[in-house]
Amino acid sequence: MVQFTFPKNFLWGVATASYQIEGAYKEDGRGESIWDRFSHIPGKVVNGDTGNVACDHYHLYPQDVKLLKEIGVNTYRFSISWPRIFPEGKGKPNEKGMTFYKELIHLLVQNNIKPAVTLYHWDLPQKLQNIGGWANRKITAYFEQYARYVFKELGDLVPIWITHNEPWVFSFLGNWKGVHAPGLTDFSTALQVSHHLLLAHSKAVRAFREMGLKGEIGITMAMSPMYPASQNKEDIEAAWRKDGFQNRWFIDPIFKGKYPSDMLDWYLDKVVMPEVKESDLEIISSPIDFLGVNYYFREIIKEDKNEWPLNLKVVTADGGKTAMGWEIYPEGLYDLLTRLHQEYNGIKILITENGAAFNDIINREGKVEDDNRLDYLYQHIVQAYRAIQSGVNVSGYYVWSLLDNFEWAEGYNKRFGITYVDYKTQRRILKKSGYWYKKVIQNNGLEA
Ligand code: IFM
Repeated sequence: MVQFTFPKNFLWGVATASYQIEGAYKEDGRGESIWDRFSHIPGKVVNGDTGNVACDHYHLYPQDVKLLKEIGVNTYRFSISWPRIFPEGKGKPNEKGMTFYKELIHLLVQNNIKPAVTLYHWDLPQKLQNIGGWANRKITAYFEQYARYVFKELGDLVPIWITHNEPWVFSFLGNWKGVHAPGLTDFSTALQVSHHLLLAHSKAVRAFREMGLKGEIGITMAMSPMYPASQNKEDIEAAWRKDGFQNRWFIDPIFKGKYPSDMLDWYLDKVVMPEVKESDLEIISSPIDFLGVNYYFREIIKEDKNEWPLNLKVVTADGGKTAMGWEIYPEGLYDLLTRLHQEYNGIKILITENGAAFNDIINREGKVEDDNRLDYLYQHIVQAYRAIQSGVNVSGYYVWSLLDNFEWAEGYNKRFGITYVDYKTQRRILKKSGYWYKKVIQNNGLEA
């Protein structure tokens, strides 16, 4: 019996990203990306893994589209590798790179699967990093050129566009914590990067409107609701600060045309403030069609004066955890969605990622019985349903991920797929969660 029926035309999808699945890192004229450079440095990625081959999706995409068809999704989110299209980051495009995406998209369209294309999922051309990467304002113009070219070539075929994936993760894990490419460790650089990412986003949005394309365009944020560790004033303020640092810093400029004033005040005497030109915020607040939300876990926050520059720490929660050590907290998705709805004027939301890594094994019958992942997905989809019932405009849900893939600094060690990938043979095995998700899609909802 179907207990929770979703709205008609609800988008059910799965998501991936170029560097995580494509491989073929030197083929057909593709240029070097910052993740090629970073992952080839010993010690940066678990087991020394790289995306050189990954899931070999560059060659196996027809088989992967068949898999999408088998699962029954009506949409597929993937990203374009900027250095495959512009090996130098700018200048002359590489037609062979574009041909790959055209063929993939044609196949999706033939199979009635709506492509949802992310322009930037972290694989910046290394040539652009050599001139300062996202800390250099010029990159915003190069991103616009890249976006315009992609819109020109693919605009008619793609109904859903996402400018950036998770700008907070890219800015701060890559430029402050140094655990992601480009591996820098400077907070002020990360802040400047975040501003340029937002500016580049809006330049692409403006180009999209100017070119009169029919589809919709938005941006995807990684968002965790922040809860104070206690009802002490200090912890409540610290939780709000973490929210400002991670969530509001990125969505307020887009929806409210300003950076959160509490964060501007907080940073003022601690870091070098980003250079923001006069009209930047007006440009950044150009209207978008939807907000992409990636939800994995909540965070519990406590004040900690020893932690520079935010004076806070994340407290380990007691609940169950995934293989990433992330707490399983489905209610956080409901809290997040209802809050975004209230605070940001009922914006249309796509859940562009949700999923979990577990230590999957293939059993004697050759199957992967991932009940833990199935349960994780079930519980989160129920919360999405609850949010819709409360009036939140959620129009789609994408499982992360179609395939096990290169999980950044964790390499191939962490498996997020609803399809198991045997990296030695590149054989794909749909997991129990994948078969279950197929039924969810068929029923447009969940069985009791
Ligand atoms: O694998 C990543 C993805 O690239 C971005 N969002 C989170 C996923 C799991 O860590």
